[in-house]
Amino acid sequence: MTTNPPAGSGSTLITVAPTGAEADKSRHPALPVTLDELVDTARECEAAGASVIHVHIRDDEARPTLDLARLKNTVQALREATTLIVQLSTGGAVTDSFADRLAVLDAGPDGCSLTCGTVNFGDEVFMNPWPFIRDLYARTQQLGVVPEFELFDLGHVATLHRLLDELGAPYGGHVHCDLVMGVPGGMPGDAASLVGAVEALPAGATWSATGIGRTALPVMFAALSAGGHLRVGMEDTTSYARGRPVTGNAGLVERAAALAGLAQRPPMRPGQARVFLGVGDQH
Ligand code: KMH
Ligand code: ZN
Repeated sequence: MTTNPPAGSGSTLITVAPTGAEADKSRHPALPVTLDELVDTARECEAAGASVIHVHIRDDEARPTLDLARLKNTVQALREATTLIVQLSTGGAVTDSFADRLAVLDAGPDGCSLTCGTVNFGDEVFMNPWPFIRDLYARTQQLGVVPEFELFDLGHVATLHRLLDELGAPYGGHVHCDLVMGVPGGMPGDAASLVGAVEALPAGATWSATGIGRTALPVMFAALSAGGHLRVGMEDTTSYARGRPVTGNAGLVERAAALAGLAQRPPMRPGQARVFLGVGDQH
């Protein structure tokens, strides 16, 4: 008897998360915080091998914001400048309200992040109670936005099963997850935790992984060896190695693309990624 390899296993989906809500522009000058900086970064990262961009935006003072008009402009500008799949964060910053996080979908992105549970987040708490998760998921189904399930802990995998059991398949029909590992308060960024989480995923689901801070490299190697996909970017790590600050998101994408190539699974291009993730053609 033969078994089919997992979908997309011949190539590697690379997502770039260039900004996030936590890193400080004054400490990290390469962090893209204006629309022009974000668009330039997106172009460079697409050329380097990314096919999805996970977007957080900042206001004029470089503080995180979920301002809807800004989000709409951002989606439009990224679509005009690149063929990347535009995935807006619905996680925002730990201080954002549930109402503002739900309203992100009104900016009309291709996809969105959808975190499957509450997690301690350093000294803060990233709140994702079940009613919010359920309402957000139902809205993605109504509005035709492809969710990516963000899993910071093993309990989040259990909630993903509950979500699919109670509300059915996501828009686009395919379940793709992102293991966010090494957050202080979430699952550790190591190979054993990665394998445990992957084994618990729903049948047929595909997954990416990202390691926060110094777990970036161990998680990347573990993900490639276990057949997964990659997320990289300054949202998750601001140094390449001890004493070597990141000088641009494209450098992180280049490193991921090179490792994916060594693993004989070269970067997936955006057109392939749209088919893989069940995201319609927006161009
Ligand atoms: N900034 C974190 C509190 C997401 O984008 O969906 C949440 C986060 C997850 O970054
Ligand atoms: Zn994010």
